[in-house]
Amino acid sequence: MGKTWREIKESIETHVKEKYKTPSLYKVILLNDDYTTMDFVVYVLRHIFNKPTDEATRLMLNVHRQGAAVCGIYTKDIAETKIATVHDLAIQHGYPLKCTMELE
Ligand code: TYC
Repeated sequence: MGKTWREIKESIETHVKEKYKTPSLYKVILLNDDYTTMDFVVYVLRHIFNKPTDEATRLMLNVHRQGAAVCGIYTKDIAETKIATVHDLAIQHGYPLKCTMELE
């Protein structure tokens, strides 16, 4: 049996709602450790999170003192890519630097 007009209308409405839903945002949180150098963390904040040098330094010191800090808010894909980029770069340089993401 075919769909009723009402069912067709509902399925179009559901489709449109999904398509134009605003994407969820995620906080990327940088974590402190005892081994990564301060210079490397500032480099990461400048080059991966696009922070100016003064803000990168301030954020790095925040993480160093408080244990963690939000370093950016992004859609899921971008947040995941930033985190993977940080982890790859840290591994290449022999540092244990880590970050995580959390729904805003
Ligand atoms: N705690 C590190 C040190 O004393 C510096 C550091 C800052 C490491 C921020 C990680 O996310 C970090 N060398």
